[in-house]
Amino acid sequence: SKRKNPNTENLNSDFCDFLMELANYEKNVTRALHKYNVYRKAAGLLAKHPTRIKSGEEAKRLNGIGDKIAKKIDEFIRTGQLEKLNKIRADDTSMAINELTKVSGIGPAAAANFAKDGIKDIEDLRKITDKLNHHQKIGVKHFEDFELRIPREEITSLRDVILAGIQKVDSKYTAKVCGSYRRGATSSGDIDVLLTHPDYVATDKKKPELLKAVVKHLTDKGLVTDTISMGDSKFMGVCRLPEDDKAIKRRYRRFDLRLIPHDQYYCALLYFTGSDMFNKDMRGRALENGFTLNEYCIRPMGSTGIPGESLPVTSEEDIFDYIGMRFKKPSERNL
Ligand code: DCP
Ligand code: MG
Ligand code: MN
Repeated sequence: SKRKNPNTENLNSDFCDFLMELANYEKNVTRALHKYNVYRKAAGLLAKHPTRIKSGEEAKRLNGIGDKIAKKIDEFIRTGQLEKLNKIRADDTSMAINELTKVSGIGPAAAANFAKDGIKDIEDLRKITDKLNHHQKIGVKHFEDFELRIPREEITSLRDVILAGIQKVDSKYTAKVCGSYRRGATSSGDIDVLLTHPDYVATDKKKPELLKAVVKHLTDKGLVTDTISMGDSKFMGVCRLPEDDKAIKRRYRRFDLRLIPHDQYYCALLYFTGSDMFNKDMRGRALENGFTLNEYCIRPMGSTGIPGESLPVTSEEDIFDYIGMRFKKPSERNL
């Protein structure tokens, strides 16, 4: 068949590596998010390309690769390196900022502040834990575990414990693991779970107790080990398998749980399944077809540019239908 095998080798992985290094530099150091997205998009295109790219000119024929990236590809083919990356790597402040942003709770701004004080890595952070906020303390405490990807089988085991716990609190809840796991990834960066309950709709007053009851139960069960933050509808924290599970070594994992009003569930499901690039793409397509789409709802755009009332949605398919897009299974959303 002519269908692309998603597991075939990436013949352009060296290009992708330097593009992602540049992307992370723009995100964390210069905070030029647009450039970050341009590099990331280019890396994604090259990773999927079935043949080895032989020149910048050839790369430019892909929609999403322009002059500047084409030039870098030529330089890399010619010299095996990039002047721009050499400079970045030689700059201590840039490297410190990049290193510090690996810690959960340290964004580009906090990283720049720490770097300014001469703090360059996790070892330095461990000497100044009194200067860290609650989230950063947890990020430092579990730094080594949080750096590791979570194997799919482990998320499946965690899911079984989480969903059983939720059913025990109230059998009317529905919950689902979204994010890269739902897209079929063999490993994920964290665990994203959506929670909804038929007694809670968007027009109701918030019902934080619906979220808190679940988190309390999962904490009592030993699954949730730390709370980073607890809002009315969003819990950010840490979990691990309560007991040894077959061959899986227990590790601390980032765990996000969101309570979604029942009538907004499918827009949230679509959004939190991602990928983020897929979401961007789909939001753009929605706009082209006269709709505005976000994690809460889909609304028609009037001729005045003012969104109308939320449209009824009872499945992900409904959302694709409204904007005239063929339905894409989660595994087809790995843009
Ligand atoms: N999301 C988004 N835009 C963002 C961040 C997130 O659209 N800027 C959506 C799409 C993501 C989902 O939220 O798929 C979950 O966010 P994660 O950061 O957890 O991303 P993934 O689960 O896709 O990947 P990972 O395996 O790294 O967790
Ligand atoms: Mg995730
Ligand atoms: Mn997440």
